[in-house]
Order: sequence, then C-alpha cells, then structure tokens
Amino acid sequence: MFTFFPTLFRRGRVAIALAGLALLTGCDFNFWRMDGHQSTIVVDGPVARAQLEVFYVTCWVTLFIFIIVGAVLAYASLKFRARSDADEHAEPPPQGHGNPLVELGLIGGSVLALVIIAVPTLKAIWFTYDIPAEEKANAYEITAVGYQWWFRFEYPGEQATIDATTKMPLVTGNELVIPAGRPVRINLRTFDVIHSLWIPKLAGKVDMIPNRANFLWLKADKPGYYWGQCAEYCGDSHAVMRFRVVALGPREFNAWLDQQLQPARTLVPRPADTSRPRPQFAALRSFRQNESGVTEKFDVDPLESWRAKQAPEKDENAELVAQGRSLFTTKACITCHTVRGHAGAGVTGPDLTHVGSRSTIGAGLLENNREQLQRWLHDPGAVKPGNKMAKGYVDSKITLTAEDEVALVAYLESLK
Ligand code: HEC
Ligand SMILES: [Cu+2]
Repeated sequence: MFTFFPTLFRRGRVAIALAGLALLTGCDFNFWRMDGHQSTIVVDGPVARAQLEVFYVTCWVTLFIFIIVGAVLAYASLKFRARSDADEHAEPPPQGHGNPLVELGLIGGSVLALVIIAVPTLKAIWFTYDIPAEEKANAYEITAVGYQWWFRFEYPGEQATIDATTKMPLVTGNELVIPAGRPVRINLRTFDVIHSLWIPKLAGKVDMIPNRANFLWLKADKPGYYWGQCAEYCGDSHAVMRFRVVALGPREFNAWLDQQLQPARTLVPRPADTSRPRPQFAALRSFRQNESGVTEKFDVDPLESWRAKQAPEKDENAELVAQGRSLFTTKACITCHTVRGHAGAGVTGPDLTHVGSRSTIGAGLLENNREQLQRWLHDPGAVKPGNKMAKGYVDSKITLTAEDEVALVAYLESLK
C-alpha cells in the first residue's frame, strides 16, 4: 500500500512532463519538421548536407549501441532481480572474471563502430574543407569581416564606382548576396575579436580569428533567403549579431551587382505613386508581441519581400530626402559610415550606399522599414546593447530631433 503511492506519484510526474512537452510542441508543426530558419536538419546546400550525413551516421551508430547495451542491462536486471525476501538476503550469484571471447568481441565491436563513423567523417572533412577541383573554375570569391556586432562583406572581384575617376572593391554589410548554384569561397577576417560565420542551412561555422586567414566554402542549391548568425561569443551583443544570405540565380545576381556597383542614388523628383502597396515583411504592426522587432513570421515569402526592397519606395519625398542627406553630414554620421558618391569615408560602421535595398538593419536584428529605422536612429543602444553607434552618439554628442529622424529615415530609405 505505502510503496504503491510513490510509484504512482513518479509515474504521474513523467506523464505530466510528457503532456507538457506535447502541449508546448504539439501545436508547432515546425518543431517536428525541424525546419526552423537556422535548421541544420533541413538543409539547402552540399556542404551542410555532407555535415548532416556525418551527424546521422553518428546518431545511428550510437542508437544501435544504446539499444544493445540497454537490452543487455534490462535482461540482466529482470533475470537476476530479487523475487522474494529470501532472495534479498541470499549470497550474490557466482561472479565471472575475464572471458576472452566477450572481451575480444567488445574490442572488435568498438573498433568497427569507430571505423563506421570515421570513414564518412574523413570524407566529409576533405569535401567541406575546399571547393572540389572540378568546380574551382566556377567559384565566386567574397571576403567576410566580423566587427563587434555586425558583418562587412567585400567583393574583391567587383569594382564599384565612387565618382567618374575612382573605383573601389564593392563593400556591403549584413546581407550577403551570393550566386545560387555556384560554389562560393568566403575569406574569413575580423576587425577586432574572434567571431564565427555560420549559415546553418548552407554550411557549418568557421571562426574569424585575428591574424589568421581562415576561409570556408558553400553552395546554395537554389535561390533563397537564409538566416546567419555569429557563432563565437564576442561581447555584449553577440546573441544579436546576425546576418542574412540571399542566393540569386545568375541573371538576378548580375542585376543586383550592377545596382550595387553604382554610387548612391540621387533622387529625381517625381509624382508619388499611390497604386497598390508592394509586399512587406510582417511589420511590428501585425506582429507586436515580438518586442525586439524581429520578424519570424512573414506575410509573404521572405525572398519576395527582399526583391520588393530593391525598387524605390513609392512615396519618396525629394525634399525630405535632400534634408536627410545634409543631416547625414552635419550630424557626424559620416565619421563612421560611407555613402559612396555622396559623403563619408567612415569604415567603422556598415557601408550605407545601398542600405535601402537591404531587408534588415542592425545586423539582421530589425526589419528595414520606416518604423524600425527611426527606432534605431532614435536610440541604437536601447535596441542593441553596447553597440558602437550608441557609443558614437555619446562621444560625438549627436542629438536628433523627431524631424531630423524622419528626414534621415527618408534619406536612408532612398538609398536603393
Ligand atoms: C561612432 C560611429 C557611428 C556613428 C557616428 C553613426 N553610426 Fe550608424 N552604425 C555604426 C555601427 C558600428 C553600426 C553597426 C551596429 C551594429 O549592428 O552592431 C551602425 C549601424 C547603422 C545603421 C544600420 C545599418 C545596417 O546595415 O545594419 C544605420 C542605418 C546607421 N547606422 C545610420 C546612422 C546614421 C543616420 C547616423 C548619424 C545620425 C549614424 N549611423 C551614426 C556606427 C556609427
Ligand atoms: Cu561575433
């Protein structure tokens, strides 16, 4: 009677825990599909796929070992359990010492298990290390530089226009646009501390280490919009040091390059377009519960939203944009930022030449729209703890009125 209750209690606890887990996850289809934005299980490229295969092999081998050992343990505990009071006080059964057959079998089994894991692991290490020889000629090269707490992307093969006589390699920030279906070699550098570049659906993480020329390669199977993350603790805002990867087909990639290579856009006044609004990410308006302004659910396909971001806003106000452009210089934004062709040669903040065409700001933290841009300019430190722009506001005594913010936002949005 008294031994019965604790058992029931224990079983009850397990049942409650299981029911809780089912409740927590049951409604979330994605949990069972394991297809989150940063899934390593549902992947979209050969490098991530090779790494996933090693994971599966290891899982199956360990599951096999678990079942064998568990079965032997269950058999022994059941067969030799105490069945009566007398059993409990009886001598232990005869003990065995050393059985060559069993011992050799266990050694052989362990070696076999290790070989089964080692062969695909070594193959994957070789494959993921560098682009296969036959694909090298088709490779595209990009340099990624980690900063506390954002990423700079450089395209060494593309010469971007500054003015009629000067060019420089193309630099973008926080949004890595790559050609789909082509191997991409990414040189990994850092401006300050150790960071790590990780795009879970495309490739495993590799560190960006000071004074060490690391690199990784990856390939996206098809055009898509991917989530990336710094994967090495690097200070205050490490957890929100994110970025996006946009993979585009050849024609679209070239069109994107053409646009990015242009110097910053100067607005030509034109009548406002009042036709149907174009697709947007689900903004704070429709997704309020997400305090940080990060959008996880979308009204439309994220790649489509990104595409929509490439075209000029429909209600551009040339006067406001011009006002924002001059504030950009007078409010010291140019000390850290560059708008190629307009003003500034700052390199400690992201290049803003085409910031209006990116889908996020603050290194993948906020959706790039009017509300979030203003929120960022108003108090960057409140959005992203410790970030260097917030420090710059204090050091350079930058203060913005609400009108300044609106004008600056209009200017930034015009930079397509
Ligand atoms: C002290 C240097 C500094 C100053 C001054 C500064 N910024 Fe920044 N800015 C940064 C840094 C650093 C980041 C990246 C912050 C992060 O994501 O961690 C940034 C990010 C941004 C972004 C988001 C870009 C992106 O791709 O995520 C915008 C927009 C921006 N700044 C606009 C401005 C404007 C407008 C001003 C002037 C009012 C300004 N900044 C002044 C350093 C500065
Ligand atoms: Cu980092």
